[in-house]
Amino acid sequence: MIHQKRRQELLSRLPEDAVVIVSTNSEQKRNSDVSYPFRPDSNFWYLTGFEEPDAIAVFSKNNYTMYLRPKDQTKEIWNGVRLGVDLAPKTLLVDKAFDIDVFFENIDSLIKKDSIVYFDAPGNSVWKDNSSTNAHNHKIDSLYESVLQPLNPHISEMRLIKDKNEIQSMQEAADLAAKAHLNAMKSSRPGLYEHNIASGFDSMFRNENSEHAYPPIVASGENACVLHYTENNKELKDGDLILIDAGCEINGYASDITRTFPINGKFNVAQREIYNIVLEAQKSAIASIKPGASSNRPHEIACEIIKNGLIKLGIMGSHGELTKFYMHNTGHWLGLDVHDVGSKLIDDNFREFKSGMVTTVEPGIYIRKDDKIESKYWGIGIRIEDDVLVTESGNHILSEKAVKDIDAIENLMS
Ligand SMILES: [Mn+2]
Repeated sequence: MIHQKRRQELLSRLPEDAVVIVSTNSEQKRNSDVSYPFRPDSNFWYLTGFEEPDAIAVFSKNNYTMYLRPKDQTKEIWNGVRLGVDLAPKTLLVDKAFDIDVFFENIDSLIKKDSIVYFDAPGNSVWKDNSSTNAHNHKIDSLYESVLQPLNPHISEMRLIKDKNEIQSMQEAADLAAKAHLNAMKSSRPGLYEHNIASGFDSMFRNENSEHAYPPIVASGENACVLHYTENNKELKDGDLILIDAGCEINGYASDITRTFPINGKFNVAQREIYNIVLEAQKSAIASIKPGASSNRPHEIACEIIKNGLIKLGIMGSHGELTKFYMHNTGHWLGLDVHDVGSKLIDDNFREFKSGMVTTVEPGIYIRKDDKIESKYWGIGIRIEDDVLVTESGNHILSEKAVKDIDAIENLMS
């Protein structure tokens, strides 16, 4: 079982007598007695495979214990079946299972004095919700103060390198999101609303038993210049572009794709000029990705190309600030979390790419209304984002099925 292997691998990176405590989330209230859809904590899921809320796993070289919600007939009738304490050992391969309340009552006795506890405080919402009494709070505080080491850096290093099965899930997530982006290009036309385009993503993801990995951005016209625009409710205007940043989750693994295209299917001259700068920046940045290359190289390359392109068009002076038009980084790690774990720096230096890492590459240009800039460029916001796997020989673009060349987009939309 993959989760067992991961626990063993994690322990092999820690001292002999290490004890690991890892917890998942509680359900989060949306309003009244309605909760948001539950999503397990990524670290907890990675190490246990257990998908219920309110659980804490404790494991060491010789012991694996799960604290979880007990069976409860009334709650199960209303909210769904719980695994429960009795079935947990066989299902989760734990040595022992207890009611989660036992954990909070017995925190002190769980940790042997001479062991090193790896644990991330304050951790997940499960701690807040279950520690509502002062007595519990006090015990958790004392747990934090005992011989604790941060767990996150160790799991992050593991999660940063994806194995064959993880890559397979990420390929499927990229394929499905790419298909939904192509569908959006085909269904776009003036007079529709952003939410009409967004609903195509909802439907295609749900039809494959998948869901959004993050709230999608469907931004027409100048809305594209708002980086985290999620209102997604404006009318699509003839002559405008639309920027869509949307990805889905398969087996917990995210895709994260952005495409920008003309609502009416034809780029105008100004849009074409800006688009081709971003596209060249994106392709050149991807080309630099290979084992041993600096993980900051894609950003350096993208910035250089975007800067030169904007200067050439007279949008930016040669001493201008690039961050006025390109204010975010060119990529982030991708995995169980859309902004996945793993530091970019090692001892203040950018780490090198290694086979099995997955990064996004997503340069953009955003031009707000500005009297010093020709008005034909106002309101243009363009980002192109792909998901790129580092391979032994270089890289593979997981999201390559989502076309991005101007001719390919215009052909698809005609
Ligand atoms: Mn992204």
